[in-house]
Amino acid sequence: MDARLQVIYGAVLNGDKETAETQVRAAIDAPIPVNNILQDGLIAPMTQVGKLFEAQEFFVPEMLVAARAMQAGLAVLRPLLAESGIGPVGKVVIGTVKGDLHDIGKNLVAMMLEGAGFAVVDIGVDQAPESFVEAAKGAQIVAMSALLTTTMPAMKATIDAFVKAGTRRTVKILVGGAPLTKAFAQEIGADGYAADASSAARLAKEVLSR
Ligand code: B1M
Repeated sequence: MDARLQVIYGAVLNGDKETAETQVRAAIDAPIPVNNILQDGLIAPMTQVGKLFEAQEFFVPEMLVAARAMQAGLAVLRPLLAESGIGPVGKVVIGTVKGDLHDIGKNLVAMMLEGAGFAVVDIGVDQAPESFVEAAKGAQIVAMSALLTTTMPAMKATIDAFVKAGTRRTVKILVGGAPLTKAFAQEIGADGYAADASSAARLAKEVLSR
């Protein structure tokens, strides 16, 4: 890996927000391809954070500062990722389901969707089913994220809320998040499942043409 990306990797892992931010700027100026900065500098250290957490070498505070450093870097990258789009190909409403505060993956998916040409409305974390239904007016796609096994049922509740509101057929509902599977997506009646941010962008384009 490029030495400059290693510095970003280390900054995220150690929760050094300022270094993550300034080094992402320096990497952009270098220039290092934006996707490499994203994958090697920002996503890879978060995977390592997860492993360290599972090994009980990292605890919630370390996870939190690492996540903040990653998000600081992502904020710098965001306009460049979005730049590759050529005008909205559709509108996507994205959010993390009720009870769930994880948003790093959701933010990445939102950026990749922007990069794929979608207009993205991010409604944030801990969103009630009714908030998704309300925000989805005029959108073609709803993307839901869940990172906890305990919040996966909120996805089904959200789909049920669309059915109850009579708008289920007006939107394609996509789901994703580390604990999910394609089988779970089918079971709850979603229109698709994506394992990561880039396949989410591909899937969104695909469901629009269905
Ligand atoms: Co949390 N946490 N966390 N956490 N956290 C996990 C998810 C966990 C697996 C860690 C572990 O135990 N190994 C575990 C869940 C276990 C389970 O449910 N089976 C866990 C836990 C237990 C908790 C708390 C309960 C801890 C506690 O308080 N005791 C608590 C819950 C709070 C809540 O939500 N109510 C909690 C809190 C936190 C922090 C706040 C400290 C922080 C979140 C900060 C933030 O998001 N702003 C945090 C973090 C950082 C993690 C880990 C370490 C990293 C998650 C992450 O950002 N990954 C995570 C461990 C792990 O994942 N190994 C963990 C990087 C990100 C790029 O990947 O989010 O998977 P991911 O997103 C991917 C794909 O999943 C997919 O694309 C993304 C990009 O490629 N994707 C989608 C995601 N959403 C999509 C939507 C789509 C499509 C694809 O729509 C179509």
